Amino acid sequence: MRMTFRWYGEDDPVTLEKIRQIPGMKGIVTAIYDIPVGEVWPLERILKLKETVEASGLELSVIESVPVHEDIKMGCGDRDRYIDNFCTTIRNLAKAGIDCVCYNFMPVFDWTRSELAFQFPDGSNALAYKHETVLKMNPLSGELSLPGWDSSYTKDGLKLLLEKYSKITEEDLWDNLKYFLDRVIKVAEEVKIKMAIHPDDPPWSIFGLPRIITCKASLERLLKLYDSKYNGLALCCGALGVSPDNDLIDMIHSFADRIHFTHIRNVNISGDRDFEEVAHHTDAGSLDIFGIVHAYHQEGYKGYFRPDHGRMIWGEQGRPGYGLYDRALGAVYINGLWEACERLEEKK
Ligand SMILES: [Mn+2]
Repeated sequence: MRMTFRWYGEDDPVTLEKIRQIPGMKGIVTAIYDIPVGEVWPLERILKLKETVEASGLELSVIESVPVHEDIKMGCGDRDRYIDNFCTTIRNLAKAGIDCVCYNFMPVFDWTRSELAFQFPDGSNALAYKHETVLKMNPLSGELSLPGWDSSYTKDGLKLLLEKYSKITEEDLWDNLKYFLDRVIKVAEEVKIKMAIHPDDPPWSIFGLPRIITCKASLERLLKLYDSKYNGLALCCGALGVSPDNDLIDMIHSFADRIHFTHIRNVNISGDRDFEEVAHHTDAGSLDIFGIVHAYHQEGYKGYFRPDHGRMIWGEQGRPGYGLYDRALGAVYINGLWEACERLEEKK
């Protein structure tokens, strides 16, 4: 496995220089953030990003994410042009030596939380989700601030989008995903880029929008839509793990050869559809992080790992979920578990 860390570009207060000092850190997960969704990423911009990352002594490992335009998800408007653009971006990324690209197929809202700084008794804070609070939220009120949400929508633009989605069922979304994969995976195979879909976070419907990548059966269905190793998964144990029905260790063993990218984080399930994000350590939450890492080791996992969201600790201020300290502790913890698995294996 290769340990990586997400970096939000030149504006990120967590600089490449800091990231490279984390023990065992090999690579960077990032994207180009200032190109409008649906437009082509020019090769020269990608090469410049690669050069910047490599100058810090790290490798540019995974692109997270190339965003999928809403017309593609809705199956309307300019979807063919946006799919062509997506394919051109994939080709350009391959020319720059990238071999893994993450994306998601969540309508309108990316990852969603009700609180950005839930306070823990030890003075740290983290992202949290309370289903009752989310049910009371009105995305059209204009007061909502969601971390994974494209805030560039105008109120009217968002209203129109939600109206359009009100006619789209889960089955429509599956059809639109298949239409997208039939075109994109062909190109991914040709240029040898492993596509990795991130599951829906949280893995249930919010604001009445359909969400389909939520459980083992849906991952199985996704992999069968286009049966190729280039149609793969970004298994996010925090996203899937908030649903107690999702057995992550079983998923790892079932889909090992199709998992190209892994997000590791722990969550504390505090109620029915309520959770807080916690430290990566197994004892800190509801997920068996050791069991998860061990399962990857047993499968001979060669893909990318990254510590996912962390808490804000030691007084750090910054992008919710994406501070330096707690994610660095997560990376070191996961590396420690991996080393233990390796050494015990050698002794057998
Ligand atoms: Mn994730």
